[in-house]
Amino acid sequence: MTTKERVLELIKNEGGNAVSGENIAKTLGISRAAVWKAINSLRKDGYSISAVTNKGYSMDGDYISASEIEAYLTDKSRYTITVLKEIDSTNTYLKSTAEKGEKDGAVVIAEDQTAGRGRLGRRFYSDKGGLYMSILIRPDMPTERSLFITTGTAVAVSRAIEKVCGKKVGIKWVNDIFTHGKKVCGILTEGASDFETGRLQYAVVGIGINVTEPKNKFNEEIADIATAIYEKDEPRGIKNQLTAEVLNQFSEIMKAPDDKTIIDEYRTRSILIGKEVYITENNRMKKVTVVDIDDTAAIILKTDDGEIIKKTSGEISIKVK
Ligand code: BT5
Repeated sequence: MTTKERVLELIKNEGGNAVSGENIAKTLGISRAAVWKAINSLRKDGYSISAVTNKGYSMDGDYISASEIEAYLTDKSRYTITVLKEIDSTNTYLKSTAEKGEKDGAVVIAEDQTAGRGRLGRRFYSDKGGLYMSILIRPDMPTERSLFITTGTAVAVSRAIEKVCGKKVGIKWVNDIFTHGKKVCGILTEGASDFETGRLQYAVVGIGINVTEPKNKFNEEIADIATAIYEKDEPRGIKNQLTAEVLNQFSEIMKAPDDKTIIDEYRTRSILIGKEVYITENNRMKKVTVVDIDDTAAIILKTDDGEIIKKTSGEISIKVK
């Protein structure tokens, strides 16, 4: 760790309370001038750090701190957390480290992403204000059951947002979390499988949550369909609590993501069942009614002619009316 990173970690760990330059210097065994230089450099990097007379330095607004997240974890040895200021995509990053042998339980979080990805090459806008995280797991699971990692994660994130932020959310099959009719979170599960055994080698689960709206509003491409948990000024440190709760719920659910109780909860949280929606299949749009989501996480639809059809994710995309 560089001096600058150590100063940053120390200020973040104060959870918004001020820490004096003298204390920072003493703790890190550096001069006051070195502290001042590090703070200036951090401000140039975009960190908003206040200097309070007679008290010291404190982090403004929101911040993400690995040690604060760890403090909220139920099982502190389960995850190894890395927080990055900016990255192209936490999924891309973690996938490449997974290929090099990174261990189960590695978590990477970024304050913003320059090339956040959705499914099928789509873009996921990842401005500052959101929470962008990826979790590497190496479950002993047949590849064909990997969809349950996504559905289980959707349940985990829903529980966490409701518990930590007190906001009611629903799941839009298969990988979106919605609130007030708009998307607040997307999930992207990627992985590699062993062709000989037909089992998963690893999965990287990417979760992007719009915690607060970006300062310059959502990009016009998503302005009508995206929303955030908080319009502005999220409670201090909430991203750390939210991350930890997502991880706590995720650990529980991943013990058996295809368990009937989890699928039942997924179904109960679904915002689509009973609704008329538009599906796009082979570039053709069709109006259908969503009848159910079955135990394999496939969606059951009824066409206008009364025909019942079953579709898996990847076959169709769904637009809520
Ligand atoms: C997703 O794909 O929603 C998966 C998003 C996963 C993002 C996480 S962030 C951490 C990790 N690292 C990554 O690079 N990715 C993961 P999909 O269902 O294909 O939805 C993509 C569509 O959502 C886009 O085409 C837009 O319409 C919309 N969208 C893009 N950015 C959005 C945002 N910030 N909020 C709401 N909707 C958005």
